[in-house]
Amino acid sequence: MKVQLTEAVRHAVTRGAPVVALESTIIAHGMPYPQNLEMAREVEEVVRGGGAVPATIAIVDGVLRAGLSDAELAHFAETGPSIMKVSTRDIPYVVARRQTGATTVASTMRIAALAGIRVFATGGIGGAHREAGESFDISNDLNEFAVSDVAVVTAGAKAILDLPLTLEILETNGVPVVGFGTGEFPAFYSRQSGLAAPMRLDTADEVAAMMKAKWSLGLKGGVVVANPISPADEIPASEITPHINRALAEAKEQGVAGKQVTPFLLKRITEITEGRSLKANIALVMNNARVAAAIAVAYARR
Ligand code: PSU
Ligand code: MN
Repeated sequence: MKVQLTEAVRHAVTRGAPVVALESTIIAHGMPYPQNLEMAREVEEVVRGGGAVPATIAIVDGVLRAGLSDAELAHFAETGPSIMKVSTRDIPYVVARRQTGATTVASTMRIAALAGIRVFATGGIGGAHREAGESFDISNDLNEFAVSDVAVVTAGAKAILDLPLTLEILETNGVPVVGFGTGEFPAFYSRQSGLAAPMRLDTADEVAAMMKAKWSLGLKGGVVVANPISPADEIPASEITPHINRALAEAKEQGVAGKQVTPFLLKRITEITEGRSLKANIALVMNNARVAAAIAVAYARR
């Protein structure tokens, strides 16, 4: 087996019971300690509450893992950004050197697919950064959706990105992007982006039916399930936009580049909003985990 599963995850995967993958970059790089540890524990509870087995994915001492112990979750949360952020390109490097790494959406999708897990809950997927036409900074997440057969529940994509370009690239890659209960593509902290979602489905069972249809036809790759943050938790676009723009300007000024960009922006927006964006981020992760568990349950039934 290429991926080491915990007993609970192995048992569920072998029986075709519902499993939901979770990523570890969001723990080590996406949120500060101790909120990251609380989030990591709570999201697993939400998945269990929805009737699925949680499988937090990471690389530990060179081993691809699906399912972490509580001590391991705490290790990723406490160590934070000094743990390597591992995207798909980094997997062989970290494995060969027997290192430990936190997996992004892209590498989590790849490892989930290798482990036979078809549903994954995250906060927000990566995308094309603004000015990507010049910088070519387009998240590997968008390529991975063309390759790995996993449905990813995400609160759309962050407004730190170029959302129209992100949707164009997903289209080019042949990736279905579904608004879950909405005709609009959500913008992470905000429910609205002003952009239409290319497709709309209203129930977990409809999403499961589409996953079955896609993969049984041999249509490779993932599905973006864009699930808007709840109205009670959202930060309206008019309010968050100036903060996002300030963080983007600072990143440019300081010459932040490559894989540092996304963690830098998340951290600065949390500081600028005095924790409000972090609260919204945690709330939308839980909201995504609930939907992902429902999709995993519906998929397992089919
Ligand atoms: N969105 C979040 N929190 C995160 C990330 C995205 O709300 O921590 C992480 C995910 O792991 C995603 C990665 O895959 O950022 C994208 O990084 P990049 O833009 O460098 O590809
Ligand atoms: Mn990038």
